[in-house]
Amino acid sequence: MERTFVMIKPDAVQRKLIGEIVQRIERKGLKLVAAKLMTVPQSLAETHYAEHKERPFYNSLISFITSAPVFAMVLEGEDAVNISRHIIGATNPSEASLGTIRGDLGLTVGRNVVHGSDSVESAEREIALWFDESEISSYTLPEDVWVYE
Ligand code: IDP
Ligand code: MG
Repeated sequence: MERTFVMIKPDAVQRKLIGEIVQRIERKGLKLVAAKLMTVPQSLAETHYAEHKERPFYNSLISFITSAPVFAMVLEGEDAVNISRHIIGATNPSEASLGTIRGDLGLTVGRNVVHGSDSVESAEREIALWFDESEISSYTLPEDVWVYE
């Protein structure tokens, strides 16, 4: 089963959207296998977003992500990386389709509600960065037989 990393960003935590976002993910069929509310240390934020270090928005992105708690999650399911990127929607909420998290709940790219890993390789790197293996649960759900054939 594939795993991905999804993080509810500080804007959405402050707007009390954790429940709404987790509900959308659960209803799709993805399984929550780890979750924690945390204030992100500067070093973690910088490592997580290292690929954007040279971008003009990098400093504001790091100060935003470290400004207030985030809700970090590991999700499991068939094609979890792809599916969660679809549920999340395009990076800029003004271009994200309605029905997606960013399309329904966000307005601007600098406050785009959630992060989701963009590939299986990124997911593995990000999960290892944000979670200790002991924080991730492996379990079965009775309804899995109604989610997978
Ligand atoms: P993603 O989150 O959809 O994978 P990335 O291109 O990886 O998008 O960018 C990481 C994050 O950086 C975005 O989610 C957004 O918060 C921020 N970001 C990206 N592009 C811009 C921009 O042009 N202005 C401000 N912030 C941006
Ligand atoms: Mg990205």
